[in-house]
Amino acid sequence: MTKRRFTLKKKNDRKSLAADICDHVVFSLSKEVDNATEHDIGKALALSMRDRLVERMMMTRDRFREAKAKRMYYFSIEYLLGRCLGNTLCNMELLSECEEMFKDIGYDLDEVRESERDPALGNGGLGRLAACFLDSLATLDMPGCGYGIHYEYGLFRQSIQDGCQKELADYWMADGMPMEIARPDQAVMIPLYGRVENSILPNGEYLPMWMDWEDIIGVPYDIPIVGYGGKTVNYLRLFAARASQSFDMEIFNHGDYIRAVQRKIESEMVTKVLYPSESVSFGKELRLVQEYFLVACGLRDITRRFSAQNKNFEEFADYVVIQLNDTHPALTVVELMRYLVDEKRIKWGTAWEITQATCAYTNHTLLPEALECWSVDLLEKVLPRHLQLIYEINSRFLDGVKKKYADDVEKIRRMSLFEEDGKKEVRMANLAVIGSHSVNGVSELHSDLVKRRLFPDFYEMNPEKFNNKTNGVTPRRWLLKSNPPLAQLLTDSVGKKWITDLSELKKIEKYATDTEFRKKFIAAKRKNKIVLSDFIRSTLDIKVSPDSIFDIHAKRIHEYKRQLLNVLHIIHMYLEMIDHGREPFCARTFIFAGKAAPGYWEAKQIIKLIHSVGEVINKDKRTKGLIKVAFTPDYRVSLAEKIIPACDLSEQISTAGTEASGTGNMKFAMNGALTIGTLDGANVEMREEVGAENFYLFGLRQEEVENLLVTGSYHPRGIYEKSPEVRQVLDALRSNRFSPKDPGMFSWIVDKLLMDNEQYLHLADFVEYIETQKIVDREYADPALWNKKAILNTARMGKFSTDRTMREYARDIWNIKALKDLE
Ligand code: 26V
Repeated sequence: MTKRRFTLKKKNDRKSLAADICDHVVFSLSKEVDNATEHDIGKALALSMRDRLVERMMMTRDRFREAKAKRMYYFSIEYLLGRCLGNTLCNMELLSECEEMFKDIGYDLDEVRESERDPALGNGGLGRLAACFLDSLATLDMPGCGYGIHYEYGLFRQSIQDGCQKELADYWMADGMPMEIARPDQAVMIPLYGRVENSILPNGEYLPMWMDWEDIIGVPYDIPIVGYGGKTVNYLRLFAARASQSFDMEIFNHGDYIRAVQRKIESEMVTKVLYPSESVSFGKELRLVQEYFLVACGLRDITRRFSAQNKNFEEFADYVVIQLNDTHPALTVVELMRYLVDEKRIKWGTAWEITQATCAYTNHTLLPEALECWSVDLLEKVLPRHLQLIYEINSRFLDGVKKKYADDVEKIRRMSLFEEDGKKEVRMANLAVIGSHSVNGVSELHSDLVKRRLFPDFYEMNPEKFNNKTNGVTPRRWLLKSNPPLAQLLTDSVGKKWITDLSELKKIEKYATDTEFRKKFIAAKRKNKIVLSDFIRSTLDIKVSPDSIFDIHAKRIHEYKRQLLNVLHIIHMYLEMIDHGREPFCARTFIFAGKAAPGYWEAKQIIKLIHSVGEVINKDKRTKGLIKVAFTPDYRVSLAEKIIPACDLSEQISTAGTEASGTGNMKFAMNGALTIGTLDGANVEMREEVGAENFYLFGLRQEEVENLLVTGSYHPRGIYEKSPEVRQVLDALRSNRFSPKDPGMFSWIVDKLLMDNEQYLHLADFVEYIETQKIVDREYADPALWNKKAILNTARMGKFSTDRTMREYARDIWNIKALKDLE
């Protein structure tokens, strides 16, 4: 067969690009080039880049088809992409070219880039990981695409009023999304609600019929995902809900125009807004519908593509693998069974084998309140046929369990898909485990806990399913694009190869004690710190010194992440200065960033506390500028890109055993920050890689935490009574020193920290935390020592590139290959 080969029409030289930008200003934006604003030019640049990506996306598609490659589909309810323009230019290696071109015509590319809004279609770690995975898959030339939801409103924007978080709607498409490609021709129809009619065929076969359902249409929008170097362009396919025509027609025909329009609006609600992570979402009908919508749209798209190329569904899993990003898309297991059994009339046993071989599940959290359960009543209402199938899957599965473990009733109760205590519910994690051929955690420690704590019975029964895939981050966005001064220094020192092989940075180890290199490394960090200082001054009106330690805690606000422990340390430092006249070795700027879930009262109070403590300290002349506290609002990918390169000390201080992996920890260390952290999540492996002497470790180990919690032997009041530091800090908190206008405002914190059942053991780790912070202080005062350690952190982070993570998934779980290895 002769291979059809694409020739690229769009060239990347400056002349062609400039001509295309002018064309887009005129023909897409309908403006005159001479009157175009900076914003117009930016849009035209984005459209010109889109043209280039579209061509390459078609070329990639043809290559995959010709190779009959097995494809991986990543199912995720969230993608935290961040801005697209800079990333596209960076991966197409056109950034400096475009910068110069813009300068020539009197525009500032940086400003244009700053004006792009972040598509924030995710909450935090889980969604950002998905985005990093897509970047790596495309860079590795692997057939892997993302499937998700085209939310109209992304994660709420955070504003701070009087120290409190206020949420604002995030209408991220206000300016249009020039990169995306609508594909209404590939829309799919999704049935919901209705009832099941049970009938028997003349040959005795059982034929369930799903009747009286309502249809919603899923319209795909593709966002091209360009790998570094621009050869491979995969896509992220996001589905938006639209009302179905036929459904409307019925009501219209009955003459009830307003009701018809109302139904139309209701069905479009499905993809209106991203849920901010909160346990209250479980039980919300709309959320369940969203989860099913993603799964049903995704599978229809995949089966259609498969049918076009293959005849035999028994071979489905040879060509398709679906990775479930947490349990949110766990209904994939049921929907695929429904498709194979009801629509393709494949025998149950075969269908189950295909389903298991197709699905793989990643767990991202151990927090019990975050494990999804859906009530049987709600499932019955929304997805009656699926509920039937879940019963059938459960009964066959439990038959197997009984065969193996005879009468262990307790075990059977634990392994059942149904939680029967109280309101009857389906446990989505159990469904994901039994319907998948692989179950993985996201760091060594976490994967171990997934086996031992979360799914011990399933692990005992099928140990071969369970595995670890330690997370990573893409060095393209998180080093090359976000930290130009350091990226340049690295390239000047070891060449460009690190961009696609991060382990190359090992080569800078030898410069850790080289004075010249160290000088340049310090200069790069300083440059980034000045940029952040300017930003903090202009947005918060707080003056911070780039000579101080930038001590940064940036992540979602949650009790388990212990922002509170950090605040207790700040109060401690302040009291040491003011009440005891003991000045710290080094000046520090404490920087916080992160959103609290809108219904999470404690997290919102912590934000208020950070502001209250900051206000007292920043105003107090006696601190002589030795301590400053800044909370940069609306943490999101673009803000992370500003903050992380400027960090000296990265706070990764969760209670051991609670943070599944963390990925911010990796971004900070890669950018030459030192970590102060507990042995939790991927911190454990980071410390192994960078060396214990280059990591500030403190705190209880996971086993110690577990032991204290299960034996009920944590008694924080004893710590309070023994330790003067703890007493002083808690007494100050209770004394209203930080809440003069609201007496008693923070006493709940003191009360909670002193309770025996305080889950996150703040006080158990506090004294060691402040001791470790003192070591940090002393070592920062020695720039040669500090920067040697910082350089070694950057040098030794090779493992934490998602390129490595994706290779491992491809090899161990997906059985997919880089296309260039198939051609
Ligand atoms: C879910 C919920 C829902 C209910 C209440 C509060 C709560 C808190 C956390 C979560 C976790 C959502 C899943 C998630 O984002 N996990 C994160 O996944 C990252 C990527 O694997 C990992 O690095 C983080 O450690 C992990 O928290």
